[in-house]
Amino acid sequence: MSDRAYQVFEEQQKARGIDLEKVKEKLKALKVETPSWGYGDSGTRFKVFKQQGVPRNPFEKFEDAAQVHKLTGICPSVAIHIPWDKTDDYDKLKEHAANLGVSIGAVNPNLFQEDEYIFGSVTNSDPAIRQKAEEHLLECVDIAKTVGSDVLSLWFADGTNYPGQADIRKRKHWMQESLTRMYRAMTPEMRMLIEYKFFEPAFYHTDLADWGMAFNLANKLGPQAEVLVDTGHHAQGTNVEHIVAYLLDEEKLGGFHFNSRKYADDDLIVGSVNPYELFLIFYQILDAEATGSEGVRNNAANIAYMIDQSHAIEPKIPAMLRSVLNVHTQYAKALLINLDEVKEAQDRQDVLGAEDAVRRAFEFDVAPLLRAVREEIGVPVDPMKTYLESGYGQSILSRGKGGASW
Ligand code: PSV
Ligand code: MN
Ligand code: MN
Repeated sequence: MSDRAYQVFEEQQKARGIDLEKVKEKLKALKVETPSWGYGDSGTRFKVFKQQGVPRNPFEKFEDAAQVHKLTGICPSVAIHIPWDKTDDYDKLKEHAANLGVSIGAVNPNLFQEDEYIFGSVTNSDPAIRQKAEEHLLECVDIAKTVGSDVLSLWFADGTNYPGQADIRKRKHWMQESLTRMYRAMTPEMRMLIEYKFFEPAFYHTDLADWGMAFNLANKLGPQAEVLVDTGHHAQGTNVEHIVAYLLDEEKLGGFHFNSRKYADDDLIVGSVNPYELFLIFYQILDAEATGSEGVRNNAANIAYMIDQSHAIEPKIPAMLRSVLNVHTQYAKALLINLDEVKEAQDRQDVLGAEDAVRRAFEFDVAPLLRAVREEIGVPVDPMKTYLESGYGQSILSRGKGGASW
């Protein structure tokens, strides 16, 4: 690497005791899954703006997602949402993905868009609706088997809007019963990731409102069930990295849905307003990898990193690229934390020293490092610039308006 900026960076990091070869290996090994729905039209509850060139079907969504992988080298899989990505030939979709150099990742059941689910899906007091919801969950296990995916990612919109509207405890039991049957249908390789969210669309109570409820349910189901942390699903001020550290220590952290938020579940470009939070999440993961028990280290090594964002006003492919690049940047910065230095300061109970050892890593410019990594893995050193100059965005305009939307 002839880049002068990289040479300076290398000297600087060596002097701090950072093994840059190891850092580069970790940066090359990071895998971030992108969501099929992030390529389609989406919006707020007030309006979905239709954009020109949006994919018209799951096959085209994979074509767009493959661009993101081609340019970054770290997004080899794409999550699907059923029925948004329903097709009568999943083998064909799997083959199409493989031809594009990507694969089908997490399978997300969707139990929140049909009229029958107005009062809940697996928690509905009507047994026929619960049955229908459960059949959909089982259908998704079958789809995962067909496409060769080993992650089932569950989020339930189930909840109520008013006190007294429904029996909260009965709903808790119904949720557990359905998920138990789904769990039993999974192959031993599969993992069930249980996502929580404190409100929306329900405004009074949500059946799986926080990490504790998801964690409790995952524990009851068994070792193949874990918790999924969507960074936008907490009340203001929640310490998300604390939840991450806690779940890791319990060996129950299944994965992430990364996105950025300022107010509620905003689903915006990852790291756009809260890059330090993302950095601190990675700090907890790297610390668990370095100092956790064998089980904790295994958990840290098997986290499913996924993006869950929806683009209402911005062009979708570059927005996804920006998110992936932001994740890579914050991961790179977290890799520069000298964990020994942090530990020494902790042992001295040196509050400012410990905080400084963490924060200092965040303040380095990692652009030269990421350029070096990209050169070594054979992707463009500036993926965004290459995308914007590639003409791909123009080439898809012929798809017209009115593509897939959620
Ligand atoms: C719900 O807000 C959620 O975060 C779930 O992960 C859904 O699958 C996704 O958003 C839909 O956009
Ligand atoms: Mn999510
Ligand atoms: Mn969400």
